[in-house]
Amino acid sequence: MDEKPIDKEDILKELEEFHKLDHDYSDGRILGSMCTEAHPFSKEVYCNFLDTNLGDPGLFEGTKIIEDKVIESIGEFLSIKKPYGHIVTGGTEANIMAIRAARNHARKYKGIVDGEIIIPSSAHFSFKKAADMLNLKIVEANLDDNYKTDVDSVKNLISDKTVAIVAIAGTTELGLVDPIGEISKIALDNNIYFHVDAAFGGFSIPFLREMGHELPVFDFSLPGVCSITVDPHKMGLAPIPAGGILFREKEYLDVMAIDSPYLTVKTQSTIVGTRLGASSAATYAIMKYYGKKGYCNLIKNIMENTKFFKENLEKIGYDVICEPELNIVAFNHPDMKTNELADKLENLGWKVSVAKCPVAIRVVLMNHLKLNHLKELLEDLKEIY
Ligand code: 0PR
Repeated sequence: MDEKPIDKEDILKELEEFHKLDHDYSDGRILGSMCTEAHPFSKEVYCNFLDTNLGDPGLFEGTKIIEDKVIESIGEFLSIKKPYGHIVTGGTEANIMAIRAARNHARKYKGIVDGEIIIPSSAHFSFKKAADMLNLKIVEANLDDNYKTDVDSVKNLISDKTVAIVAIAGTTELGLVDPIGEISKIALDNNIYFHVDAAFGGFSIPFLREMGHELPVFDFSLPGVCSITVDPHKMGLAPIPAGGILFREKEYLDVMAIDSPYLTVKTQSTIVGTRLGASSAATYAIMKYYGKKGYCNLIKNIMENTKFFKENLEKIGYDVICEPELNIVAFNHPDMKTNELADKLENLGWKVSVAKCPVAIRVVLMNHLKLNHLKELLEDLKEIY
């Protein structure tokens, strides 16, 4: 640390130099991010709530009401009247909380001590972190020919040690929705906790379904679903960090409760202690500001761009891996190696993301990728072809 205080102007100048090294969403060059620039209004609200701490909600009763209201509003489009949950730092923390609830529940009610979780091989790596921290073994279900969780594979992996089954509504690499209705039934029949990771798809599938898109039901209307991850800082357009975890029953929070004797509340179920109220306030603001109509328009526009991009890729001659269900398009050149294609795009200034299963270039069509950026990308891809 410097010995003497430094002038604000000098500090800002120095910070700005570092910031210049960052990529900007508005350049339209970031192709693989699930986050995007938050709406200016939600950023303004975020700053107003920077000092609030939901780790001690008795001191911030108003902000706690905001968090509860946000969880309730998200619950509304996930078909649940009274959800229990929290706004957390992101999908990783939300998934860890879900798996912790499942583990503790199975320990309490079934006496399972060395549990296993069944996750599809398409699951986000946050489940590996969860298993590592919570001392659980991962058993991986296969995907079918369409890159979705194979239902029979899940069935075959169930054992008397299974504490949770996980399925994905909007996979990280391809944006696909698992057959969640069928898996919900299996979980229910076997009395096993079922978690749906809709970190990416949670803020779009409900609105797409409402507009007539044929996508599977994935929410609490399925009786087997115990919890859902749904991230405002992805398709919800809230500032980072904002993840969401919703539980069907209060019991799932109770089995994680740790005594917090000197706080204004006597127990705490979240992983972190001191935690942002600003995320809840900003999410509340953006959800009110957009309304259902705003989110419908947003995703409608994004899906039109997705269709445009996919069709034009095929016109040039690229192989598209699968019909996009959400706003991700994965593709390959018929002859060129994926990494070679990725390098060529990187050299042209694109920030590329490569999927591993199957190996392919993946473009996440977030709000920052406008039609003109997609046209430029297609021009470059035509040139490379
Ligand atoms: N669940 C799913 C289905 C996800 O896709 C992700 C993240 C998570 C959980 C974890 O969410 P958090 O990262 O909020 O903890 N998916 C992207 C990924 O890891 C997130 C991302 C965002 C990647 C911005 C790149 C990027 O620039 O691939």
